Amino acid sequence: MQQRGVTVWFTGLSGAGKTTIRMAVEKELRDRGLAVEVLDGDIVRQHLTKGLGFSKEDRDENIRRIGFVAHLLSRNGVIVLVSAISPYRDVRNEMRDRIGDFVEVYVNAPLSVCEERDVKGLYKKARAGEIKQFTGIDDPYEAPLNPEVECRTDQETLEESAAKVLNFLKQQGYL
Ligand code: GGZ
Repeated sequence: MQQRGVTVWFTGLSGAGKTTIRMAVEKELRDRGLAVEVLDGDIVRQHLTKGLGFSKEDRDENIRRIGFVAHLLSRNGVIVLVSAISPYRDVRNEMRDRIGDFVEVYVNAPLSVCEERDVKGLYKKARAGEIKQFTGIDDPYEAPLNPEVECRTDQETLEESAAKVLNFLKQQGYL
């Protein structure tokens, strides 16, 4: 029987841990020999959505293009792992409606924690005004109201977060 495809959509602030959890989940799925593909905002913005900025309009376009590809893949049996800040609730919900097999994972860490981590030094630049429209600083992040999975990366281990996602996929019959 063909594998059932699904789009797993990781949303959260920069530095919340989207990519880290995505990588752990990806490894587990690949180890099981499943068809997996990854669409990471950071990477996609160098190709598919190159040239887009961070206005609401551009972020929405970024998300819609990512969602379009995710839909093509997941309806053909691929488990698609999307990680993008995707700060706007309306467009995330639009993706949910369009894609159907859709699991929203809210990667949640308080802004203060993300800022403390500041892995890429972007928060510092945003606070200094060197980067404009930075999510959480001078641009909004609308937290999911009913995510299928929530990972509190400031309170749980990476293993716990990844297990939450994998367990949910199993519960829903995707694994
Ligand atoms: C937010 C920004 C910005 C601004 C550059 N706001 O954590 P990162 O560094 O590695 O990933 C972030 C990425 C944001 O791209 P997304 O495609 O995920 O955004 S969205 O879903 O909102 O379209 C961050 C970096 O690019 N970055 N400028 N102003 N993040």
